[in-house]
Amino acid sequence: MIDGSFRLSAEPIPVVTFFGKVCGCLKNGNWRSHTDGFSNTPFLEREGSFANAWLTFADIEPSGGAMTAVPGSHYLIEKAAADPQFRAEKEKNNAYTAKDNLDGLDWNPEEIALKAGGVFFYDGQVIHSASDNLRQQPRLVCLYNFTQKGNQEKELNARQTIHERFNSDHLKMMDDQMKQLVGLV
Ligand SMILES: O=C(O)CCC(=O)C(=O)O
Ligand SMILES: [Fe+2]
Repeated sequence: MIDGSFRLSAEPIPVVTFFGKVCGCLKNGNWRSHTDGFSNTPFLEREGSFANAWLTFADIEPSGGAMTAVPGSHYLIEKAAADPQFRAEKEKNNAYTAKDNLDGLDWNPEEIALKAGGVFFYDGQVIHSASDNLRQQPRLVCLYNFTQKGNQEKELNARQTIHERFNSDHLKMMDDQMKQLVGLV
């Protein structure tokens, strides 16, 4: 996913989804999804320079609130986003459903049920969303963003903004390995 060395780009985000409604469920056909925004760089050019990873802390069973995604949809989103009207519409209402879908997209959302310790990588441009958690067991995941390390100049510049991307108390207590992972040394 990332060519060569990499670093953690921001504070990891823990997510807990308790029993109940989240974004609809596949079985009822009312699952509502979104994308995390549009990139101005084509996907194939970005590939190899970043990775979004979800780490699972407890088993996620089917209908247990799992992340659900439409495989391959990021390519279609990229094409569609070249149309200013589409962009404007989605910037107002960033939603995709079985009914309100993209022409030419094979609507085949897949629930990503994983065992504890499982990792799921995805591109934010893919159509995705969590789903209703119909089980008592909370869904526990943590999101990590990694980025490819650049040349010395890029890395020095990144260090200037590290306090905007990481909690200052965390930065103070990091061991050497962690400092290296976030690009502090
Ligand atoms: O909770 C999830 O698995 C999805 C969250 C998400 O897609 C987001 O925060 O953009
Ligand atoms: Fe998202």
